[in-house]
Amino acid sequence: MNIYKTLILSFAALGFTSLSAQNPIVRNQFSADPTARVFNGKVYVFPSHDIPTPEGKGLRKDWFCMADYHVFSSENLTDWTDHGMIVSQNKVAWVDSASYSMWAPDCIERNGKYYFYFPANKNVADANGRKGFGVGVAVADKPEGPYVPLSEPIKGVNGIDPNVFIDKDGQAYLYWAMGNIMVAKLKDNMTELASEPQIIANLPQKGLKEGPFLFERKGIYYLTIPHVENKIERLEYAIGDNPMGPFKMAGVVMDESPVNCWTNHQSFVEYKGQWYLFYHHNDYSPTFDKNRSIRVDSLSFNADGTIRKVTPTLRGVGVSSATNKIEIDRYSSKSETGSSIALLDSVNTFNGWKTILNDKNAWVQYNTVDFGKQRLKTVQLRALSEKGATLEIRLDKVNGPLVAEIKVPKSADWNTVEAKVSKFQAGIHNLIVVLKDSPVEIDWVQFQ
Ligand code: FUB
Repeated sequence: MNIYKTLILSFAALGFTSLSAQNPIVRNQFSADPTARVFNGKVYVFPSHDIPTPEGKGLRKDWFCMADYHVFSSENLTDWTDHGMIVSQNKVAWVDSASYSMWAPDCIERNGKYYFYFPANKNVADANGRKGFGVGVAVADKPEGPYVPLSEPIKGVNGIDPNVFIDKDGQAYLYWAMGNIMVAKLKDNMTELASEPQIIANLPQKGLKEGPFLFERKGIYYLTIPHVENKIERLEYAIGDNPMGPFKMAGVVMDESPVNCWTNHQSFVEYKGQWYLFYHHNDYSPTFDKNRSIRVDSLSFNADGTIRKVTPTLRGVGVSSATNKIEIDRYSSKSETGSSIALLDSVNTFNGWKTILNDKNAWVQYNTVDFGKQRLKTVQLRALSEKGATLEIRLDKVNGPLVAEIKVPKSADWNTVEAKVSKFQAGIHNLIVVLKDSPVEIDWVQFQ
């Protein structure tokens, strides 16, 4: 057994799994509504966990179906660890365990305790006869848990998509969605409201609004929301100088999904001096947009504090090691013609994608690969070519230094082929694969 497999097995025995990923960043299950937080020098992501609706279960057919939550962490934003399930609908006293309605969560640290906020359908009506969505809290001593859910949801909160912000003066605020975007102060215990809920004014009146996420940067408070301006959600933001507003709409952070994924859901985090936007898309479920996958891309601001619109990428963020399998279908750029990507298996989509190069000189580029310092001697590539193909591997740009030429044998099956690295270059480079003759499909590239 190789060392990689041994590590995976021992992680699994401990209840967590190691994932190595670009976009989407979680590759062993569906995930949505990511809230990213920096705790103890690492990024932790608390997403929802979409599942295909089990026969006869859930709120309704062809709808969101979510029974529990996992938490993921990473130090380099490339290798993610799944710490396993932290809260389940079956283990929370007030949750209707037949509702599969554990929607967008949040988590925040206060005085060494981690407070995980989650919406779900209540199993009993409240004093006002209301069932519907409540917001619960589960508390842990470590970000990865174990979390202990409180036996009651937060009093006075009916709605979804909780988000918590703690201001510089220590005051905590809870935001949530209920048609409008709501806000209330939280008591120091983080589990009770300290003020009456109020509607945040000046947000768009037409079109669904949900998923509030508030953050502060250089004295500006950014209230971000998914909003349906047209037919599906896009990420928008408003700015103000107080966590409770008033806010003024300031622009769009991310446009609507090009393939009509109906929802999006955002969080913003600064990590090691760089800002990131976490969001979701239906990468592993192209025909059903309620089974989503979380992604991350870099984010930047203009000098006046406004947010530069983010174009979603497949490459995502982080540095990939040349000695890992590099999924070049998560490309940074590609030739305008003769190059495309497709799922390897349209039934088991978690098998990922392949790059298809059809025309002579078609190419695909994957940025920010670390070749290290030690000379790498060979390169392997998993590929399929019915006529046989020749590929060039170049660095930095399409006509950059040639590091290897690889012959893919004529075959109807996938083959792992190997070639010598003729010119090793240490350090971080962009990787380019160029087709020199007949069509080829490529799964991954790896250097040794
Ligand atoms: O994931 C279920 C719901 O879809 C979330 O609560 C909303 O924000 C939207 O993403």
